[in-house]
Amino acid sequence: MKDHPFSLDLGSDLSVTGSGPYDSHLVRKLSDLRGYFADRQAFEELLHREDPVIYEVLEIRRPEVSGELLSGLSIVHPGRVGDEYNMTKGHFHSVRETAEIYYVLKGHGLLLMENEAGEWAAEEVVPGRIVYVPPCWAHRSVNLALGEDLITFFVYPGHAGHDYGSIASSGFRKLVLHVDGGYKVVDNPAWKPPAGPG
Ligand code: PAN
Ligand code: ZN
Repeated sequence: MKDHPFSLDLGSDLSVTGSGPYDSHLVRKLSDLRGYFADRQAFEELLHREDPVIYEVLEIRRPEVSGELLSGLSIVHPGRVGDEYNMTKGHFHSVRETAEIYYVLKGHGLLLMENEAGEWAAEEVVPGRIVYVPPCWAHRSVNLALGEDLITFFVYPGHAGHDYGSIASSGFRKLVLHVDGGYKVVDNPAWKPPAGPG
C-alpha cells in the first residue's frame, strides 16, 4: 500500500500486462457472470466454447475508511453475449450515501445507472468525459465499441463498500442491446423489484 504522496501517469500506464502502479488486479471472466446477461442460452453456448475475460479492475489500495479515496482502472473488453454488450456486474455502494466519479480514458461506452426510487440514466461516454454517479445510484459500465477496450479511471470514498446482491437478484431495469447496427436501451423483461427487508 502506498503511504506517501504519489503520482501516476495514466497516459502510459494503461497496459494491464505490467504490474504498473497498481496493487491489485481483478479479472472477471464470463464464468464469473452467470445470471447477469439476459440471453441465458447465448451465455451457455459461448461458455461452452470459451471463457473469455469480460473485464478487469486494477486498484490502488488504500484503507477502506471515510476520509480515504479508492481509485483505479476499470477495463471492459469488447464483445457481446447474444445481443447484449460486455459489461460489468454493476453494484450499489453498501453505504448508499457515497458517490463516485468515472473519467473515461479509452473507448466508447455507456455508464448505466439507476436508483431505488425507479429512476435510471445512461450516459454515453468517449475519452475525456467524466461521469458523476450520485449517492444511491447503482452503476454499470457497458462497452459499446466492438473492437476496443472501454477504459475508465474511477474514484470513490474509502468506506463505500460494494453491494452486488441487489443487482445480482433483481438485475438492472434496462438492458443495452446491439440492434440494427447501433445500441438500444430497452426494458429488462426479467427485472423484478428488490425483495423488501425481512
Ligand atoms: C468500480 C467498479 C469496476 C467493476 O471500481 O468496481 O468498474 O465493476 P463491478 O464492481 O460492478 O464489477 C466501482 O464502481 N467501484 O465502486
Ligand atoms: Zn462503485
